[in-house]
Amino acid sequence: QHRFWETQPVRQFKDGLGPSLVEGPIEQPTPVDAVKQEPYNLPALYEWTTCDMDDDRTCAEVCNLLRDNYVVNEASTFRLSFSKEFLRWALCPPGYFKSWHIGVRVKATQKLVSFITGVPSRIRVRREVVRMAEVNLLCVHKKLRSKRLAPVMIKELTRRAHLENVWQAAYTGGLLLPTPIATCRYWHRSLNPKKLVDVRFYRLGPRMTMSRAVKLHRLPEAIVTLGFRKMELADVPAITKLLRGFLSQFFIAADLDEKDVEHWLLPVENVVDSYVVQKPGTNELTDFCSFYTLSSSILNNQNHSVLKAAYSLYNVSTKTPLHQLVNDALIVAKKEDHDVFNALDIMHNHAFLDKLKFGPGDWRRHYYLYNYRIPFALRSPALGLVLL
Ligand code: YNC
Ligand code: MG
Repeated sequence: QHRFWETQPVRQFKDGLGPSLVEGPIEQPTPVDAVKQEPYNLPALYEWTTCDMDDDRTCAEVCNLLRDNYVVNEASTFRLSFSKEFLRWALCPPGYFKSWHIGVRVKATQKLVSFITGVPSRIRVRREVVRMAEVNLLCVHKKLRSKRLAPVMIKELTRRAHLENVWQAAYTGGLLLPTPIATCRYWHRSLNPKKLVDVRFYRLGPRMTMSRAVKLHRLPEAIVTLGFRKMELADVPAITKLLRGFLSQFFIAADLDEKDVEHWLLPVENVVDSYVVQKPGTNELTDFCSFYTLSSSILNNQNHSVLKAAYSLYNVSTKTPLHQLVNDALIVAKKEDHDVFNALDIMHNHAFLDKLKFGPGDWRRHYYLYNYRIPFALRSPALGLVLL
């Protein structure tokens, strides 16, 4: 019943699991000259466009398309909403290809009605480091749904990845497709319980009153860890070392070099925040924590229109207890007006979730690889990879 996905090099449900299946690429690459040179056909009224994210007008068009048509929660009360700064951070990492920022316009009006993106990355699976496309922001305008446009978007991005000699991809989603390598869950830590209750993000349990909820989630005014400070450019080499050591223990993980760390983790206001712990009196960096900021529009609420959320990225502790480090991250996130702090149950995150009063959410997130088979199901703590 997956007319499109059954034709793609992904592990199929009927394949099952087991040691008889080979781990690694499902299809071998062809020479790049043999890759189809022309774009896939679109219905006659539409045309392809490459979205230049440096161009303010184009970037605003993408923001608007996503604001009105991108991912909603099950109850349709929140929709993810991206700022221009966020999109530039997410889409223009070192070595990015403009040709992987793909849109579709209505020929007659030039209205942008569909979008998909990839960014290049290196992902290590067991001992193999694989060049992949991280695919995200697939969006079809509400009025064009269920017309099989999504498969055309995916095939066109695949073609353009092949043209850059990239044959694998990683992506996540709430939808169950053939076949997740792992499934994880979002946990939420209320920073602003009053507002979260008001917008129905968080429901008071039967024995919970508002004042008890406020008290329960209260955080110290000041951070606890000595030497905790914002990450700076000069920290990049040390943090890269710390992160690479930490990530080496996971079955699948991001393979980050200094250029990547500078791009993905150096603080950008209202986009990404990173903190280090510098051992007092020395230059030694012992711990690291980071989160990105992504807002959601609140649909149909009189009092509030935006929910500001922090999403945990990478947390590395060698000296500071992990829960104390992340608690300090909660404190700074709250100071920057975040309403909620989200974390997936991946890496070592399970070690702090309960303790720091995160609660499990209803949002599941499936992790997928394109053209790379892992013949068994991974548990979420085996994932050392955060996709936006
Ligand atoms: C999805 N999210 O199953 P079958 S996440 C993958 N990821 O195919 P139509 C999806 N496939 O089952 P619609 C998908 N959603 O028949 C649908 N599909 O084989 C598959 N929502 O196409 C679906 N963004 O055009 C089915 O569907 C076929 O009009 C149906 O459009 C879907 O970014 C969508 O949730 C999602 O804008 C665009 O509903 C639309 O419904 C929408 O009739 C709101 O399509 C926004 C939203 C998804 C966020 C994300 C990751 C995308 C990964 C795509 C796969 C990448 C593969 C690797 C490519 C590079 C390879 C190399 C090298
Ligand atoms: Mg469609």
